[in-house]
Amino acid sequence: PNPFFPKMPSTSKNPLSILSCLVVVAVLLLPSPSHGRKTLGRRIPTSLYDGSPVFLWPLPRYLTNGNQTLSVDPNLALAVDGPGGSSSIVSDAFERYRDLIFNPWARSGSRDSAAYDVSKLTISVASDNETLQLGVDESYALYVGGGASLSIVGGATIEANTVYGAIRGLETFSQLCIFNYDTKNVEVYNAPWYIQDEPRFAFRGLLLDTSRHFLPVNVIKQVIDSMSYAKLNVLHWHIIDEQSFPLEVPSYPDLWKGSYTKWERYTIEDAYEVVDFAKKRGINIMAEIDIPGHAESWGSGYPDLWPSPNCTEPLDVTKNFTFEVISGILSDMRKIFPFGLFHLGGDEVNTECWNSTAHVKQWLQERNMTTKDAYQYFVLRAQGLAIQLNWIPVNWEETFNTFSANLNPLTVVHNWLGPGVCPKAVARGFRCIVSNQGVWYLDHLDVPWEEFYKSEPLEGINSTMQQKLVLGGEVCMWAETADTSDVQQTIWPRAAAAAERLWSPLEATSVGNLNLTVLPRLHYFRCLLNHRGVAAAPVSNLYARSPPT
Ligand code: CP6
Repeated sequence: PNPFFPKMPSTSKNPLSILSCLVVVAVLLLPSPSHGRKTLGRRIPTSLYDGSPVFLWPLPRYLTNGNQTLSVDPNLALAVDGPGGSSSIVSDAFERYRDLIFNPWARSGSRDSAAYDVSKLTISVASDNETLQLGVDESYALYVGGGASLSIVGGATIEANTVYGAIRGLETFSQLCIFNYDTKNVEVYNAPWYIQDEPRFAFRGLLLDTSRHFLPVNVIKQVIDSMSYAKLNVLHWHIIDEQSFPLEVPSYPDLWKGSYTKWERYTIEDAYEVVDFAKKRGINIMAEIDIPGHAESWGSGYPDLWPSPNCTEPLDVTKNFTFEVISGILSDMRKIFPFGLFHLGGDEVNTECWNSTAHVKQWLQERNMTTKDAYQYFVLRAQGLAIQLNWIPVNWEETFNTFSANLNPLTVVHNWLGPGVCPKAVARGFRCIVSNQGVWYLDHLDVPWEEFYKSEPLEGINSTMQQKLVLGGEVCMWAETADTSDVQQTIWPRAAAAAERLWSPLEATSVGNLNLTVLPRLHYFRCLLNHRGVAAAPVSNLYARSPPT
């Protein structure tokens, strides 16, 4: 663990943060115009009959609601149904969400269960297949109603095809449960609720960079927890880069000599633990080795990987040893990371350094290759190793920009340099992930949440077939200037803006005035994160908007 930050501050125990969120809630209760919309026969209201916003983030695909207030039993019971209902993924998630809903607010069970409207949550899961992969069925239906005055007794029901759909439904259910400061009860307003939901994109990612600054496992877990609140589902773990190599690799045990210190590194067990923790929250881990460009730290343990002491990256393209090490790393990582996609990097390769190294230059001349040829040779050979291990390779866009004609057709192109790459990639039949640095780079502190929100992954792609090749998008938390002390407040709330863009229907997120229907909900979601112990930053600095005159 990081000695300076053994534990993230728990804002849920900070009365000041609770106070500030109370102020936020008071602002939210101001009347705002109604913006319920009917589109494609689906109702996606972003505010209710009385003008108050729907406090859900991200917005579900379809919802209807009424005007009753229901009380929720602090001893809420779980009833399960269907082949997948008995999964521990479901019961563990239920326990987590029960804690989130009632702690630290509600008194436990001081009244008889019969005095509450919602005393039972029934979760029905059709399949007992717990395989978590890209495109897993995350759909669910949620009904919250019942109570003494209604014919349906029992309170709430979640129906899903998979345990992962059930988890998403639990998150939505938890967001409907709101603590009432007067009655000291957790209540569901505007019931009965009927919600049908599923994601718009299968890949909804967040990149974490643990090479520029080490993040302890418990902090990675906190980030994973917070991702599940926004229904993000892929953690892109940029484990290694030129600055440090914090991962244990059994087949080449000196590699993690490239870590900052022996306390700032991940054992195999640590990595397994992260994968397992994420799986229980419906989140895949996409690991990355960024080769050949961002790999200087590899040479701390094996200097032969450096072309020369003056040229320490990109990795030496001429040696078989380089590819033996890559093969060893991939084989070891394959046992840990079951996700079908693996990221091979490939960005920012300074091939000039190869040209100025005598033995590399000679190797190139013997083969009549340019440095660009060597870059392609390196990437394709590494792709071959990943594909042999039954991985789909993901590469940063420079690989596509430089030699798309020869790129393996399995490749997923990961955009970052600017807009317009995914339209080109999908036109060539490649799958694509959007991470446009101008709008989805969290380390760019000057990019406001509105830019994150408005960024549309399908922009410039008109053919339905080509649109299907856009797997989704990813916000990137590069860590040159962020560490445990501020990683959560740098990620949130702006990552949530992208999360709604990636989950909710296009019609729901294509609203004209974001201040009317999106901003109040985002304030509320940020407050929810604070209540759950996530140190999310303020949505906006209200004072900055009206400078003193
Ligand atoms: N590290 C790696 C980085 C970046 C990339 N790859 C990066 C580049 C420019 C900006 C932010 C991050 N720090 N390995 C690019 C994909 Cl502005």
